[in-house]
Amino acid sequence: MSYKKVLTIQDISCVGQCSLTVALPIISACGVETCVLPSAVLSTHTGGFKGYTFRDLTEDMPAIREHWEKEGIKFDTIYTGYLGSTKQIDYVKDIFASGSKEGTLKVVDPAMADNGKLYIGFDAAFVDAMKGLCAEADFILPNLTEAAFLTDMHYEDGSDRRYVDEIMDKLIALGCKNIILKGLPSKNGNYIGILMYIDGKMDYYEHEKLPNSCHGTGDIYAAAFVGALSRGKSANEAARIAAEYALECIRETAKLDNHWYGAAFELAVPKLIELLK
Ligand code: PXL
Repeated sequence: MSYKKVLTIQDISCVGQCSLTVALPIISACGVETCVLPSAVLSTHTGGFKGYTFRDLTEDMPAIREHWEKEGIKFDTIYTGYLGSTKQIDYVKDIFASGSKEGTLKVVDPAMADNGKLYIGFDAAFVDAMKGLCAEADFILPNLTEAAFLTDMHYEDGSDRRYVDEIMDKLIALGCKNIILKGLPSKNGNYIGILMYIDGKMDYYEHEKLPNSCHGTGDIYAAAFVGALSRGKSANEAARIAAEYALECIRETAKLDNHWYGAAFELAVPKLIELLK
């Protein structure tokens, strides 16, 4: 049986059910060794809490990378999420180079924006640097807002297929090899679509739109995608599995009272295991 080793680089939001506190358990639950490199440590995520702490770990990265290189440590997949600074993107590229072996997959979730806006703390210089990281990736998993920033397009809700196709073309022109573009509402508003560009072919997947949404579902999606891919699913299958799992997480969260800051992904882990069978 193959046993894969993933490195994931993103922040630790101590409270908030996002980034590493989501990626580590989800990828591990898929039966995949999960190594971590925290990009920053925050007391909470930045989406709704006030007065959070933020420790930037950018300058720890080169020494960690050098140690791994001396130890000959390589990964089957390197997956990046929320990064702590623009400079960090160069260090991540160094880790892509020295932590890879033949066949290593680089998955970039350009976690920097949603609902038409950049998250607090990100600026145009970060977006520019992120374009370069996406060009080096085997897979990118942007939501529509992130895709609009990466392609210098205005933001629309995504129900116009011509707008979405133009964004997709521009992402391809940026050099992104495989693209999973999430969060595309259908014209009637009842469905949410995912447009995929995988191995040069377009594919489209649609699921029901739930009445509620949760913070951190992009991180859940990316972690489940990496987990499923590492368990030998094709990219198209992994993209669907990740969507079905994220939906189940939102359904479970809707049953809870006042759980506003994240999704109860733990309650849906049995569904993820089922989807992987
Ligand atoms: O879920 C993306 C994310 C990750 N990490 C931090 C965030 C956010 C989104 O707001 O604030 C710290």
